Amino acid sequence: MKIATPSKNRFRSSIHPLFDPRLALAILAAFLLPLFQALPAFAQGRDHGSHGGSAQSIDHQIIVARGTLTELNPSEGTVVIDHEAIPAVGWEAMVMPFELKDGSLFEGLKKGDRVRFDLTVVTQGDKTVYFISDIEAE
Ligand SMILES: [Cu+2]
Repeated sequence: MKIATPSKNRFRSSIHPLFDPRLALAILAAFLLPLFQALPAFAQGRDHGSHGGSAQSIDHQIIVARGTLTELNPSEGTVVIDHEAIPAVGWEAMVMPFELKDGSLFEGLKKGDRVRFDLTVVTQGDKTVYFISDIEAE
């Protein structure tokens, strides 16, 4: 059986082909739910100076970006956007799928719209998920 070998030029372009919206959603849920549940406990104070293990910090960032909607898949909760460069995450302009945070975000959008969107980036350890937390035609 032939195993696909990675192409030689895998720099930034290697990020997006690996993006799987369903996986992203699962990871997102795994990140955020425990985070919110843990907040009160955290505020009450945990061991000082715990190293590694479960104490990895979660980083959360929202980046405004723009592009053109090339596909809408409400049943899957995803869109495809031909987006402009997003320097904050090191992405060049490209066409790629995104998960929408919420089905109501599809309202008022149609294929071909120029859109402005909030790209939310959640990072924990070496795992990063991307999703759109707000989007509107402009
Ligand atoms: Cu991209």
